[in-house]
Amino acid sequence: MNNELFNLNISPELRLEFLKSISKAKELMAYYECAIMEVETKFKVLNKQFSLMSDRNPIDSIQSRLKSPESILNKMIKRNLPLTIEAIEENLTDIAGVRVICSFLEDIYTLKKAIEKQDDIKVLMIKDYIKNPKPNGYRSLHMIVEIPIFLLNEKRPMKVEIQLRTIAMQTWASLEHQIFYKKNYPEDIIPLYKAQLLEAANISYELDIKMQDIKKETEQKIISCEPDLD
Ligand code: 0O2
Repeated sequence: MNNELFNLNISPELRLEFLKSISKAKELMAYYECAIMEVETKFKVLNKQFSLMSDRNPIDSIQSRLKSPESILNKMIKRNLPLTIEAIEENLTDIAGVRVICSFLEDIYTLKKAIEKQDDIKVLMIKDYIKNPKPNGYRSLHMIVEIPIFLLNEKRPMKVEIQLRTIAMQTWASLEHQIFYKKNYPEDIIPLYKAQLLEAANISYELDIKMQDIKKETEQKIISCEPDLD
């Protein structure tokens, strides 16, 4: 142990206050983790029910993440908010994030409706970047929801950001994230790559529409879907 660090001259009050806030922050992050589990379970249940009803899964995969402390700090500073646990909980809606990757476009809206109907979930905000894509071509449906977690002696509402998108939207966003999102490039090359990414986003949306159309058309032609029991 580094003695110089260990013997730093801080008052017992300050030391206690510091340890308390670390423990509060850990507790809050654990609650967000619980909220993620609750939301994930809701989608898994819906996926299971859909697969029983229609013999296919509307959800391809689910990815969840807790925002990193560095990212939380940057956002608080950017928004000029006080660096307190209370202010973080009050103002940030995307500390807990659940991304649901859907098979088809229509699955996104079916799942959105199903979540809206659940009486323990409060939908705080919806941003439909599919109907209104971002200028760079980003598409996804975002929902900010409040969901209760049940602790030993209390019920605690927690905010979670849900992102619903197709496999094609996920591919584009994931690659765009690696190439461009929040990165600095020389001003003169930016328009060229922006235009190329927008073109790629539109091609990928055309693929979503095409696959959706093929699905609809083929569904009408199916004679029987009986499983082969031999
Ligand atoms: P990360 O790394 O995914 O956590 P906000 O910045 O959230 O306060 P904003 O811009 O209104 O305010 O939020 P919005 O538009 O709902 O977007 C939030 C999240 O959507 C981002 O989270 C990304 O995950 C995703 N997103 C939004 N725009 C883009 C985009 O142009 N490209 C890609 N690849 N993803 C996007 P974070 O926290 O910014 O990033």
